Amino acid sequence: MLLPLSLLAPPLSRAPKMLALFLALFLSPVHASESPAGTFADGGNTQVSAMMMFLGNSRKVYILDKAEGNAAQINGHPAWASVWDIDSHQVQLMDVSTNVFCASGMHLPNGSFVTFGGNGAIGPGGNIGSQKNPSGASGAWDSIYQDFDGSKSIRILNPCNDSDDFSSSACQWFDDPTVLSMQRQRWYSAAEPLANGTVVIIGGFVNGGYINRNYPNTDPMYEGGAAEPTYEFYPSNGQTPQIMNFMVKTSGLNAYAHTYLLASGNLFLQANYSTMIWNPDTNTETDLPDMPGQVVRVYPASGGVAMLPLTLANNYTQSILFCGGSDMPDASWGDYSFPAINTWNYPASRDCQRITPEPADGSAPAYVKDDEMLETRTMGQFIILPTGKLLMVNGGNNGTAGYATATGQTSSFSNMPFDMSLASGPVGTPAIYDPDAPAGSRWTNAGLSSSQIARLYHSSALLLPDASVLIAGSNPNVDVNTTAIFPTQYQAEIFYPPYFSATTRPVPTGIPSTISYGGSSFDVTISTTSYSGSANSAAANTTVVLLRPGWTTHAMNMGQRYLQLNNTYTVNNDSSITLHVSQAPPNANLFQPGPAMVFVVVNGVPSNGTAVIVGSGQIETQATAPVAVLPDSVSLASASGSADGSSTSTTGSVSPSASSSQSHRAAIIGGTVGALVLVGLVGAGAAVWFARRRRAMNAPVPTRPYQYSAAPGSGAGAGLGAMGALHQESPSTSAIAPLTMGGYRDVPSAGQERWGYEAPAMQPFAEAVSSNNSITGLSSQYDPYSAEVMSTTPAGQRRF
Ligand SMILES: [Cu+2]
Repeated sequence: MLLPLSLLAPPLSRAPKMLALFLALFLSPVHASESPAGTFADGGNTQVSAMMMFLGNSRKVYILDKAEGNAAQINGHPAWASVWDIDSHQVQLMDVSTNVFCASGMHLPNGSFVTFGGNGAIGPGGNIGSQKNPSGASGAWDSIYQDFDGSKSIRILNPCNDSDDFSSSACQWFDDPTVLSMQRQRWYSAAEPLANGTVVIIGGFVNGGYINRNYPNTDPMYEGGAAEPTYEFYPSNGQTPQIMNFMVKTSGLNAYAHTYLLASGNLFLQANYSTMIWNPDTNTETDLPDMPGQVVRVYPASGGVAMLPLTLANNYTQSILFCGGSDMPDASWGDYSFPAINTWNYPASRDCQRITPEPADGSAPAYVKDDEMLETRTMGQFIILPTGKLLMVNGGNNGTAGYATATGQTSSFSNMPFDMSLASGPVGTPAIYDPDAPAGSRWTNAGLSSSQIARLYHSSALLLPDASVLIAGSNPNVDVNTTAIFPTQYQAEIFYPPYFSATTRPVPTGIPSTISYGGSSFDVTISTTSYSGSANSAAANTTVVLLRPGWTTHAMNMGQRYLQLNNTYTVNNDSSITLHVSQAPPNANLFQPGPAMVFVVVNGVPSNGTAVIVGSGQIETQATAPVAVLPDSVSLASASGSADGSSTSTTGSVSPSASSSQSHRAAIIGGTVGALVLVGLVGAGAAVWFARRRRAMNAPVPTRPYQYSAAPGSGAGAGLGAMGALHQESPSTSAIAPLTMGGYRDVPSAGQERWGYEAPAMQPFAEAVSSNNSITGLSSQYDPYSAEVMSTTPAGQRRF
């Protein structure tokens, strides 16, 4: 689908119905594509809104929501967790005790997953729970939703499979703050694993709010008790949490800081528009350059961020890519209550920047401007594909993450044009970024369909083992709201990247269940039916990659990482190909221990992922060994694959079979001609419309239900769509009202309850998880299920 419908839709609303009918008729044949490549498919109903997800194993995706009034009930209260079956797309509800609202999360070395923190107990409408904590400012428990305070929680799940008894405690979430908890309350903390599998947990709000500061910002360290500037470890090292100065420096816009473990063992951190390298052993900071243009990438600007694939070609150089977010001026961000401006009128950034924090040549790290995105995006999310390209999905053209019932410019909720959403203009069309393409040609959305489901605040996306992408969630509302312009979303989708045009996928055999850091190589065989064309060419054009999809929430995939394994090959007499594959490099900083998938990519077409555990399966210094020398590659000119058709090309790109390629091309040509005709028809109207929009300070028009105008990709042309035009202008800030509602409030003033739950009081850090809290907070027992098993099976208690 190639029409830039974003150009057409606004005038269409006033255009004759005949035009719409013509459009629908015209477009319909192109929908009848045989290949799912580039399209979205229904992913079933998640029953809880998928604020957070992770791939538990090759069969199950675990989903978490905040405690809210979902219709789905478990044990007499609304559910806020489920597990989604990859094959059936059905979910089973799960019970979680505490409010997991905006937690962070990470894998553990044995394949378990852990989440950190959350919010106080809440009840209907997001209001404070019926049983309050001693300060009275946050909930310990709620009698209706039956959620406990999750602000210190450490929840652990050991993924189960179909052969397991999901009703057994071993398959359930372990969530008991009286046994296991953090030392501090953390909402929106960062989490990053170190080389030994220990997770460092950084910063966060104490309880809640739009951004993590008062305004004016006179107490950037503690914000009167509402900000948590410290870090701690899981499992705990027994030390009292120390202050990280970077959290003070970036005060306000420092939640869900972007963190990446570097080859040196230090961490890269980015928040607000600051950047630094942090030594977790000594708590010393080394400043890196500021983000050019002061574009904010952390929540609630929520740019897309990823560590680019670590490949042999780039010698495992770690580079971080930032795209989108917001360059709103500092004062516009407001405070804990709400933003100072009507964010939905403010175009998000389309800027991309790369940085290599530890250049191999010893040069000074610097941000380098990368190709701009095809559209402005907040809450866009990078999914690293097995091919080494990055898919960007979800988000909106304007505004920010978060939700509120008012802003500094809109004092009444009834005047909020998108209900509680602080973003507008959902972007339905994905885009693909090729980090290896020449500058100026890295982005494309050619041939990609557009989703009709808004994926804004609290949406998520995750790579699945078949190399498709699960997309779910979105709920910019304080509680379940199915009638808002951007409603609570339960419908999941699956996006099929372009390589799904291949009719045959490689089927590798011999992938081991564990990967070590250095040591002996292993052999993987690709059968002759797994590829087509020259065997020598296919073998030379094959990569073996470790890929960790990560723990996704808020347009991030915490822990997401891609590392190519070195390999040589032997082309055999029977035209099968044996790959001689190295283990991971002997440096666990490059790819931390824990669960991952191995994909074999032949001629640009990935196999299904095979689940592996990287490392020992335990939290410990990972053993390393010298890298065994690989045998030389052996070619055989007469060998060729017997996969049907040209399912895999020899150029590294995916092309459909000859016959379907013909038909696709015909459809594309027809589509382009049709588009030109239609643009001509409505062009004059569009020009008038754009002019009016500029005068209206770029105000998007709310519609209920939200009407989608986005069309499937048309390459760079899509960047000339409505939002591309909007972005050409910097919104005037002269019209912004002065900040009169700043200041952190313990009790909202009458009629101005900005958040469904009350803002936290300025309580001391000792605020208890619950009234029976007697915890010193030491999370010494890091996995209540696996302590015994892990000592006998290096791979831990993994169930696949
Ligand atoms: Cu959130």
